Amino acid sequence: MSQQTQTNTFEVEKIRKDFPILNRKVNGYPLVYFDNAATAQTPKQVMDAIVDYYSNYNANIHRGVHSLSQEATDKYEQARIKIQKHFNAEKAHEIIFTSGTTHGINLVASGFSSILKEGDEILVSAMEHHSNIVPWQMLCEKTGAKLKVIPMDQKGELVYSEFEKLISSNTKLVFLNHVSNALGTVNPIKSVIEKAHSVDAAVLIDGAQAAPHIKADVQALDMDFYVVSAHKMCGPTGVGILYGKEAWLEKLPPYQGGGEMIATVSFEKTTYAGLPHKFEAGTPNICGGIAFGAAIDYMNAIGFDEIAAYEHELLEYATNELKKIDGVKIYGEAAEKTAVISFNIEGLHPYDIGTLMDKMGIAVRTGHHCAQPVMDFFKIPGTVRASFSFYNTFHEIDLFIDALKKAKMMLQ
Ligand code: C6P
Repeated sequence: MSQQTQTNTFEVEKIRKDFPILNRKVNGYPLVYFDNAATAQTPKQVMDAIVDYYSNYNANIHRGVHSLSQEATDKYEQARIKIQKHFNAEKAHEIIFTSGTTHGINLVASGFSSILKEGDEILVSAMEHHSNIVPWQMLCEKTGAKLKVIPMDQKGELVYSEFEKLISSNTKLVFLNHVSNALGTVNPIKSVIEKAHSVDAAVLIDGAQAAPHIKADVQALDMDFYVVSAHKMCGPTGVGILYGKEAWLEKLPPYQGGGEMIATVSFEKTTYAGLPHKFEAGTPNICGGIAFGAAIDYMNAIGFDEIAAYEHELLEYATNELKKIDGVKIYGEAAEKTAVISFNIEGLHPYDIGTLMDKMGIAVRTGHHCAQPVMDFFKIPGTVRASFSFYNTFHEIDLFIDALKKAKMMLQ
């Protein structure tokens, strides 16, 4: 197979040197890591930030007068400011550190249980991750609010005209992913937010799959809530952020009680700390927050426009090569997509394909991708999902296509 030559000047070989894991072998083959939508790999620069923290200033934050505690506090708060600037939040205290996207969504859902009442309506899209479905179902059970689903079409695009029909003065909340993890669809969040605001509904955008590829501007988009996980952006697991507009964060009650989130405590009455601490009970993932800041620095130094352009070339090349294989069906052919391809081969189970691909060093995800309603829509048990990052290459796509052809031959 002839290898495509990239048309832009993206320095992928230089970038790959930052990722030691990309040099390892799996089952005797060079690793081809195409499971970036599940979690991205970590560059040395982020690992260095982690080692620096534990080697030089590991301490609890916001608590001690000693130097280590102050250094750790400064670095943690600097990370918050980096993240604020990255997403263009107006205020640093609108950035709440969480353990990840799931935590951020649950925090908001839990807060709305004291605001919603019976008869209120919540809209979600048909292409959500379970994290952006289950917390709202739990919220509906508690409050008597009703969950309604915005449908998608066969291409995996949101049916906007149906959204316009569903939204009404009863709609209090709209939840939508910026990018679908199962299909790669980039959703029209700007129009959705504008429409939702016209009926005074709040909008939570799940940015888990968008943040590694698209630099979202929360003020320009007029977001109410945006949630992301660091581990999908070259940062560590167990940390993420919730962006919330100050007015909304002031309105929502605390999520968890404990240290750090209080102003005063007595057995008679406790008063809560201001933002962001009101939502950050207990000792946080201090090192994780700092490393998340380092990951944001790393990705910005490469440039999000450059990353998007390069990944788009990878997506187009892989899509075209995949379509040349007999029996391949791609799920998710939206006009605007990130570098995610979900597919099946006629007559073969995705799990069997994934298992054989692993034997040849290729990491892809198989299954329902925590998006069972998407699989139900297409009437399939699951898909094989290849998801690319800016450190992947055209050569790796060639290896992936060759391995897929071999797997197909072995299974048929
Ligand atoms: N999707 C995937 O392989 P956490 O686990 O909290 O970091 O992220 C949850 C989550 C929420 N929303 C979307 C759109 C997501 O893609 C994910 C995580 C991974 O697709 C793991 S299931």
